[in-house]
Amino acid sequence: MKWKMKAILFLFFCLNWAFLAVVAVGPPICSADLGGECSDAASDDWKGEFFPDIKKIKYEGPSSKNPLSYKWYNANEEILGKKMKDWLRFSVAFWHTFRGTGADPFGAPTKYWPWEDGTNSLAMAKRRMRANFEFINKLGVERWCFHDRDIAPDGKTLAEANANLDEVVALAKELQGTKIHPLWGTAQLFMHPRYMHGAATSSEVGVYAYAAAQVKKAMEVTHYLGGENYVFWGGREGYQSLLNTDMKRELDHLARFFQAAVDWKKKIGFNGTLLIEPKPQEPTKHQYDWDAATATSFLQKYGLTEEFKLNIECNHATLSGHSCFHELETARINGLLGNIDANTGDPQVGWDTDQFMTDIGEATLVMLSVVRNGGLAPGGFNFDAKLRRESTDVEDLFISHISGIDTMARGLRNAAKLIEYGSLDELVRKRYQSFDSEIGALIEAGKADFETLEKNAMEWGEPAVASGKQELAEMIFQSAL
Ligand code: XLS
Ligand code: NI
Ligand code: NI
Repeated sequence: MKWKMKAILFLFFCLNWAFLAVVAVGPPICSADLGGECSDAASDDWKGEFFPDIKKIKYEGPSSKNPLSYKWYNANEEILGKKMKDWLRFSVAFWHTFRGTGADPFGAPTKYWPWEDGTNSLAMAKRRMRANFEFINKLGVERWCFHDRDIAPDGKTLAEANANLDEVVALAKELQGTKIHPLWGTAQLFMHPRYMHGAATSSEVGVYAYAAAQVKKAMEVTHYLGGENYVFWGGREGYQSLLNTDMKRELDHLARFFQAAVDWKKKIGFNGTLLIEPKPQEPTKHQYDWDAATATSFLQKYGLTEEFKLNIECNHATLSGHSCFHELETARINGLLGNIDANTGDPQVGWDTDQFMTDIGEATLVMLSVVRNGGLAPGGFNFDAKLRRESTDVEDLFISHISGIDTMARGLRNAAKLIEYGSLDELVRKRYQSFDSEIGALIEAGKADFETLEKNAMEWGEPAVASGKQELAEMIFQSAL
């Protein structure tokens, strides 16, 4: 294989987590502000604010030209009988916001936040946690999401890793105060080389056990922090080649793993929802939770639909060849819509680029599903989005989140308009009205056998077929944007 081809494949598999890999195994990266000095013994001695130039972000309305203000998101304003903040339940993804360095397989980190010393020390983890909560407070959201290994350094042993986690989590609990808590927590089961064959689907029983122990702990700390949900993302639960894979056995193992998580959840009294986040590929060639329909049938087969819901990520939706709206509606009609990773991909790039959503039309469709679902609580929105490699100012962290928040808020306003106009609902209702007839009702009730239908078909003759009115539907939709 030519080096170019190799490099592209490498980029494909590593894109999402490259930044963490650099921090975990690469050479130390030193903050420019510290003159290139790196230390493993960073102290948690940060004085004053992390974002001194940024005040609390306020709603200023659509005519405001201030980039550090909300134009559409007015937290306490009521839309369709609920406060915007209760429809939207935003959360900040710790990994992208505080562990993203801008590194990619072709280039070194580009972001040198003033508070970073480039190490993965415990002291640095604590300092970063302080920055996280100042950020969340200034943004005015009430939730955050994390992986265990993003927030605290791994250890030489599991016991050491757990102790590190406990120390950082104790600080997080203190910094959260009474208003802030995790929308969800999760265990990072894909970075460490031990997980190269997967975690719950690994061919090694030792890895399965290690993953179980890691999830057990991550569930405990999520519960301790008052987390509302717990997420499983496939990570490496999939295969690279079917020739050396026992797919049936791996799926059975995965189901046993999930059942054990349910049992543990009950044992510790954690009431949060368990969520699976479908993704078709990346980092494996094929992930077992390909899309919402695949994840739904998996849950149904193994009798897990009472215990699990789906966390739909918009960028994963497009990777699987669906729109985000399709994935949300598939989850919703199966009673499984639990949470949304509200990011977006690039229309020209076939990777999980994890960008903040800026497309108003897409956001409107997303919010239409959410409203039809009656909201997402106890789920909500995790951005799961990162700054582009070339965005390197501290204020870009705020601007990107404000833009993502305003896009979803605008989507909600538009969805409300569509529902209030009612003409789209009416168009859809009319399209199926032939099923409101006597026979139609029998069909829907499962009481029309083929003989009855044949009799009707004979009587009726050639059926009348009305226009689908797609362009009218599109016109109505556009009128709400
Ligand atoms: C990766 C996933 C990940 C999950 C949490 O593609 O989106 O970020 O949301 O592990
Ligand atoms: Ni993703
Ligand atoms: Ni995600």
